[in-house]
Amino acid sequence: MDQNVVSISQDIRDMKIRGAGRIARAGADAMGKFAEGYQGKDMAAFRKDLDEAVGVILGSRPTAVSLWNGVQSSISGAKSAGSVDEAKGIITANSARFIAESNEAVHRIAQIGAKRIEDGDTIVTHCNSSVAIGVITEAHRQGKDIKVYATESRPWRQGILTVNDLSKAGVDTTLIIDSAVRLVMKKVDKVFVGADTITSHGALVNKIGTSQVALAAKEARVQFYTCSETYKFSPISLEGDLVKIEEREVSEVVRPGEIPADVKVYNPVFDVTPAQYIDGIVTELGLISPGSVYDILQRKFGTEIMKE
Ligand code: RUB
Repeated sequence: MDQNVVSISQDIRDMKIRGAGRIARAGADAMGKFAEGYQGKDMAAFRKDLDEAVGVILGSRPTAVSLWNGVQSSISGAKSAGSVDEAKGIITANSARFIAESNEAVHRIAQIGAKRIEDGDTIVTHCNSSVAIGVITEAHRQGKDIKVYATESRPWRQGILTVNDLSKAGVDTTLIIDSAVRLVMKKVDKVFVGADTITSHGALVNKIGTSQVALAAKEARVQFYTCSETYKFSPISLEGDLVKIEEREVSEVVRPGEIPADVKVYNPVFDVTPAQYIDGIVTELGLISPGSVYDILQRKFGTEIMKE
């Protein structure tokens, strides 16, 4: 097995590479490196080895469809190539294109989303979304006077990354524990979070606790936005497939011996926010409603990607 594929997959599993956009780009990069390093000339063997490499990468984290889209976009058309060299060329070009377009999408979303932030706004963000942070820091860069409450995001505490990012950009930032969200919501104007996956019926799958933030926002009549590149829209959800919610190790929640052995620990790391809690999805194609996800999936992916 290609060593780049193995080590990128391990880094995703160990959360050294995390966040839906970053893991998508890492998946695409792994496919590019697999193609660059492939030595054989037999197309049948290449297809088999490619399938194995894809399986290893996709097995590293199950929830974010971005990883699947990053990998599938990178290998699109390669299996029907006339030769291994042609297939390798297709994959390296696809992979580079996906990574460039993904970075460009983050930039576009920052420009679009920043317009929804007004001078004097107080914002809540949850976990660590590079795309949501891009929107917030762009609004700050434009000179808007904003304040941000960032949740700690147990158990991995990705909120620590967020407050570091925001503070570095000069944003007035306050860290709160996850359960303080409802209390602070009274002082908040808007919520901006990222997305791991958005389904064809507009539900948002994101870091555990996102749906509680959305619930508190709805109750307080606070606008709730998710910032999502359209490759986080799930083509397989069109066929009714459920998004697999990743469960991680007990050791992330409790230390050994801290609780009685007969107590079970349940550690789901993502949850689902239904469309009716979402005021808008900021995408690189524009600000859309959750009800428009189906149309974009049809327009962007058609049925092609599902046949790969
Ligand atoms: C991260 C998380 C982020 C999305 C979007 O979860 O839920 O909100 O992945 O991130 P984890 P981005 O830390 O478990 O990967 O906007 O950077 O793509």
